[in-house]
Order: sequence, then structure tokens, then C-alpha cells
Amino acid sequence: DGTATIAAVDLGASSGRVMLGRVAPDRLDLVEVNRFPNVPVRVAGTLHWDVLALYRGVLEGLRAAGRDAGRITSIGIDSWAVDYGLLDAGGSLLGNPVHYRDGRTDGAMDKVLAAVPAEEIYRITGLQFLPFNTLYQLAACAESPQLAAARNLLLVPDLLSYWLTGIAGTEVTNASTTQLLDVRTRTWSDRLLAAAGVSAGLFPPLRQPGDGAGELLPDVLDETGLTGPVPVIAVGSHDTASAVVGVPAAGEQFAYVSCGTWSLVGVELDTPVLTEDSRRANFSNEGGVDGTTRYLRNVMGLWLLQESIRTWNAAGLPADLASLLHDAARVPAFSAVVDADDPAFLPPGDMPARIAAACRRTGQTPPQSQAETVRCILDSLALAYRTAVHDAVRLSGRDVDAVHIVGGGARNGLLCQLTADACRRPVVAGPVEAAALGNLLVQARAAGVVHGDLRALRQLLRSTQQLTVYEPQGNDEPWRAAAARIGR
Ligand code: LFR
Repeated sequence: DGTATIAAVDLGASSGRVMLGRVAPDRLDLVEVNRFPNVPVRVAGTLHWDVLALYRGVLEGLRAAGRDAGRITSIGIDSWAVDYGLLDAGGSLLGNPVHYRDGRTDGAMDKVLAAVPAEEIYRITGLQFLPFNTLYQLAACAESPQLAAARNLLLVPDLLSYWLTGIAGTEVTNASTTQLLDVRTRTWSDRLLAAAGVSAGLFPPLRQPGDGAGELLPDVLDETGLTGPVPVIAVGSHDTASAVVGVPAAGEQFAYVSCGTWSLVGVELDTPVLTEDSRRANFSNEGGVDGTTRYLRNVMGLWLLQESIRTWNAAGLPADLASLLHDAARVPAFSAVVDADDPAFLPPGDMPARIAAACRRTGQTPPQSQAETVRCILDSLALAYRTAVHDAVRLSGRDVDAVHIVGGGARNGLLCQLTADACRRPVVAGPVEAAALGNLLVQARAAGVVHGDLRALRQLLRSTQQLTVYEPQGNDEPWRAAAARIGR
């Protein structure tokens, strides 16, 4: 009847959700049918994802979706990038997937760079150098018996999709984050596979967003109460790829901040930028839906805030996001700023203490209260977005008329206003569930319910989603001064 009923599974670093969407050419409704926390577990000194808990959350969500909707047209899965599970020759999972924030990669990047120069890796992959890229994770455990026993490596969304369908594949937008893929051909680079100590045979066949990825297995139909056949569709399985599809931009002249645990800041391009300047600025050319390039840099993101709240709560201090943001809005701006991209902030730990230390290192008085710490984080994030947007414009030559903030951060009015002020451009905030929406739109197009390019898909978002615009206030001077304080 021209309507599709679609389940979009979106797993973030702090929570997962199953969303149920109803899509027609002029209609797009989205409801959350299951949300579950994503809590990593340290076992024998190694930080792991609790992947079975995530899979249970997916099954429960699919059951709820079936109860609400009856028949489901299709299912798609996206999650954070770079992490993976290993399967043995019988298809069983070997150990629990390791969290990209685990310390096992300490020093691994330097080891790989000693064998293959950074310039060459960037020429091949166009990817930013993050210490946890799959390339360095693999190099870090090159000697492990587990890797020796592995017959297949499945990135997290592909692993869940394999459990649902019994069919293994490697979705290409997420594969692009491994730093093992050639950015021009979008196929594996032999040179980098060798540097990682693995062979191409470890990876199941590449698939493109929109491709079929199998159908729910009989046991999964039983488990979820769904009526088959239910196809699983490969979407932009990297959450950021789906989130950028979900940016409700009108034309091409936009920047985005995909704002969750990480903030991914950049522009969308037709072709990668592989210059030396781009490498030095650590900009990434990640593979997007429809062959686009996500030209962006990772900014530490709401992790700074989430981890501060976790630290305070663990110390028995009451701290909830809403009242902290309320209080932070009353703290004077720019009392203290830190470089949000400081690698010291990457591992889990006492974030308020690390922020205070960073302030002292740069000759600033550290925040004295929770509200001041939160204010410091928000000012510092807006400052980092400003630098990243300026760099993206400068390095790509793309003009930017507006900055779109999508993801959970779009709810944070203070952060949105600060971003408008810092970037000197209007900020368009929303949708919060951009990743789920991008996931869903690619499935709806595969089902033939909507048609056209990303621009057409985004038009449907513009006409159905509620967006908030923040106009820039103040002037550039305090931002320039704040940047100078942290040597930016
Ligand atoms: C965001 C994200 C980023 C990636 C980071 C780690 O959720 O996918 O794009 O760099 O998580 O996988």
C-alpha cells in the first residue's frame, strides 16, 4: 500500500535502541520500541562490550516491534565503528568483543607506523589516525591464539546481523573505519592487511548500503514472534554514516556535528581529500552512503560529560544532566577551556580531575564546582567544533552556510547556542535520532517506498522532523582568545 514498516537498530556507546518507523513518500513516523543501556565490562583486566546483552536488547526490541506493527518490512542495524568479533571455523564467537577504549592498543599505532609510514597509510586509506582503529587493534594482538583460531572477523553490526540471518558480510561504510580499506577502490588494501598481520580471507564479502543481508532465521522468528520472511538490509552500518544520511540539510553547503558519546564534525563530499595538509589536520575520509565521503574529525564529545557524571555518582555526589546544564548556563563563559581532543581524555576514568589537570597545565584556574566543570566542557566542545568546521572548510574548499547538530547533543540547548556563536553560523538542531532515521531511510529506499538521492531522502526529513534554529550571538573575539589559551 506504499507504506513500509521498518525496524532500525541503532547501538551507541552508551545505549542501544530499536526504533519502529512507518514510511510513505510523504510520511515518516518514528517510535522507540526498546532502549537498553550499553555498559562495558572489565574482565581479567580487559574492557569488553557485553555483546550478548546488546543482542538480547535487539531481540526484545524486535519482539516489541512485531507486537506493535504486525508485519515488519525489513530490519537494519548500525553501531559504533572499528570493533569486531572473531568467529572460529564453526561460526562460534571467540571471546567477547573488546572495547575500543581498552588499553591493549597502547603503543600499537607507533609499531605499525614504524613499518608503514603515516603518509603512505593516509594516501591509501584517507583515514584519521585514531589509536583504536581496527588496524592497530589487530596489530596489538597479532600473536594471540584467538586471532590464530579465527576464520572470520565481523564488525559489530555485521556480527549481530550474522546472528539474525546466519549470513556473514562486511558492510562497506563501517569497513572504511578499519584503516584497512583503500579509499579510492573501496576494497581491502593488501599492504595494510599485511601490516595488520591478517589476510583478506578473514573478512566476509563486502556489501553496500541497501544490499540484502539475508532473512531472519527460523529460531529468530520464534524468539521474536515475527512472521517471516523478514529481510535484513545492509544500511550505513557505521552509526555516523547513518547519522549523516539523517542530516536534514537543504543543499550541499552544510557542516554537521553528529553529537553523541563522540562528536563527529565535518562536511559531506563527492571525493576524498588526501592532501598532506589534510593528514596533518587528522581529517578522515570515511565511506558514506551512495559513495559519498564523510570528511570529518572526531571530537571527544559528550563522553567528557558522561564520564564526569559517572565519576561524581561513583563518589556519591548527586549529579544529573538536566540540573547540571541548568547551573552551567549561569556560569560565566570561558572561565576555563581545555583541548577537547587531548588523548588524556580517551580512556575511562576521573574526567573532572583530568580536566582540572589540563587547566593547570595551560596556566588556567581549574573549575571549582560541578557546574563550572560542565561549563568548561561545553565551552571546550564548542571551541573544538569551531576549529574542526574551520579546518573542514579550509581543507575541502566547501562553503558552509549552516551547521547541523544531530544526535543526543541536539537536545542540549546551551551547547547548540555556543556552537552557533563559536562557528559564527546558524545551527540547525535535530533530529535527535538521526542515525536511526538514516538507517530507516536507506531501508525504505531499498523497499521501493521512497526514491532518489540523499537530497531527496533529506527533503522527507525536512518536511517531517521538528528542527530548532540557533542564530549566532556575540562576536568572534572571545573564541579566538579562548583558542589561543590552549594553543589552537
Ligand atoms: C560514533 C563512532 C565514531 C567512531 C567511534 C568509535 O559513535 O562510530 O564515528 O570513531 O564511534 O567507533
